[in-house]
Amino acid sequence: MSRIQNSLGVCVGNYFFCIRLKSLFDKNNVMVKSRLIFIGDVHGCIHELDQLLERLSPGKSDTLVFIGDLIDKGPDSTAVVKRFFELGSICNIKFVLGNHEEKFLRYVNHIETGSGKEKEMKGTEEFPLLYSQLNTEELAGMREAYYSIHFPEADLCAIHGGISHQIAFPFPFDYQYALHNPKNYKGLDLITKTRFLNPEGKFVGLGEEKEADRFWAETYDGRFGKLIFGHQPFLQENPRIFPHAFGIDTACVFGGWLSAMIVENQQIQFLSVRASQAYAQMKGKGLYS
Ligand SMILES: [Mn+2]
Repeated sequence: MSRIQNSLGVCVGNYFFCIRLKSLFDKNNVMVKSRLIFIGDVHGCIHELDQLLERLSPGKSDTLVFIGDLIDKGPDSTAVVKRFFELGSICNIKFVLGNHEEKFLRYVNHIETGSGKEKEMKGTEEFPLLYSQLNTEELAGMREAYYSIHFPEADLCAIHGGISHQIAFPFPFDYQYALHNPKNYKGLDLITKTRFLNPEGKFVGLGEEKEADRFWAETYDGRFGKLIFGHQPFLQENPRIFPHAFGIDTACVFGGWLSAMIVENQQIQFLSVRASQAYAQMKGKGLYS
């Protein structure tokens, strides 16, 4: 951590954790006038989301990017999804497909095609209520989520989970749930759920990790530029900084913090609000907690 802090120059304010990242912008000498704001995994924590939004006070020149997993585990997933779409009237909004949204949309697709397969899915306890409370426009809006969103001006790409070091499709790029079928882009769907990679750099399923396997961001060499991701909760006040990646899920639903990463005028800032309680129990041992 200290090596990274020294090379980037970190200053700590009351609420802001500021990092000067000249390398993000020096190449093209681009000045960003509006804010690019990334928000970590909300998981139904509407109270903390509203607190964070109040502090951020987004305006029409800002772009707000949710990193995925708006839903499940927390107190009110419906309110979070509705809040996301409401934000579209005051700023630019985008959201990255989380593994929980992918599962929810799969569930909805089964219902709407009449396949009946939704009954065989596990971990769908919250879906009937959510499905009944979202309207057609909101469901259609969820299908516009991205597997990855590239922000070339910031040399930054947003994904939910992680990426293996060997992929069979062009990257970084904007891949969208409604447009890019993983059948045509082998491994695209793994972006939403990748955590560990084996020594060959290939995806390792949850619970199948071996000692030699590594969390993907630890060994990621920056070949696709800087990446920003959620999915892996880090129980700490500010996002986890890796050499070429930022982990912004600071475990809000587990009683941690809800974090935003703000890119503005050659600077990156972090802003976090503390969860008012733990709404769910973290399974197993947290990676870095
Ligand atoms: Mn996730």
